[in-house]
Amino acid sequence: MPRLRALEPSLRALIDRGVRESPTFRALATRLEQSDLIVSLMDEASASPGIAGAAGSRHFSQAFDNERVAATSIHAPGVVWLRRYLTLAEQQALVLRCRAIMDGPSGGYVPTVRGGGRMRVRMVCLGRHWNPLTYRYEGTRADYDNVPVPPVPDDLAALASRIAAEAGFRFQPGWKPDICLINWYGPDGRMGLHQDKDESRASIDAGLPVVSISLGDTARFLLGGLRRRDPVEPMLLESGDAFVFGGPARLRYHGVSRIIPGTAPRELAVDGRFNLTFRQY
Ligand SMILES: O=C(O)CCC(=O)C(=O)O
Repeated sequence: MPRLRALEPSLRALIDRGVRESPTFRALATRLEQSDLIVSLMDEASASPGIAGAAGSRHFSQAFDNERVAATSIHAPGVVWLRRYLTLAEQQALVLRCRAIMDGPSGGYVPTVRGGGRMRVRMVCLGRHWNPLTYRYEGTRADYDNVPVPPVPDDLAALASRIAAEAGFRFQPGWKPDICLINWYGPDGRMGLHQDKDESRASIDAGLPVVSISLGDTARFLLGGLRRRDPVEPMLLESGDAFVFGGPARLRYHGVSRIIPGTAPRELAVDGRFNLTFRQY
């Protein structure tokens, strides 16, 4: 925090000069955004003509929403965080799709895992159903209502492929995700630390990536290592962020420790978070 605070004068100077589109501004803002400091700074900034309307609210992440990729980050080997990847219009369209699927005839349900515990998300699977009792993928929801699983829509698969390519996963030109898990997190939603390891051996051995898209409220996402006991790094995944892990990171533990209510872009009109994860079986 003290190190972040040291950045504040530089950011203020850039705000005063009205150069909020500069890469330096963005880099500083991105770092500050991870702390509460950004909230107070942005509250103040909303009174400033240099920044009003662009970042003068808590919904700061949307300030650059009409720019395709505001920041691209190779976070660790095989881990790529494309912050603010989706425009606000793209997020709105995806939220409508997710809502329609989640509330549709074979929509979301709260899975019960094999130990008997209920998950803290509503889930719907496309392409293949992940059975929480067997930890296997299958064609119908055998643990719930036996409804057949709809395919992953082509445009969603294409979006995930594009994200994987932009994240640098170009080694598999034919990569086409055939599984999409859509999770809905309410204000108390969370997901325990786990590995995504129920896909085929070939897919995992090849390090084919998992592509995740966040929509709505910010999530405190935990990224661990390859062993459960490895330290975890908390990361704030915001609406519109894409997060990709594959290659050497394919089996890294990860989870969501909490949702931060009230942080979704207000234009999305959601109280909670959708997350889509694409994988190839
Ligand atoms: O919601 C997230 O960001 C993570 C979801 C996840 O880990 C999963 O679906 O396996």
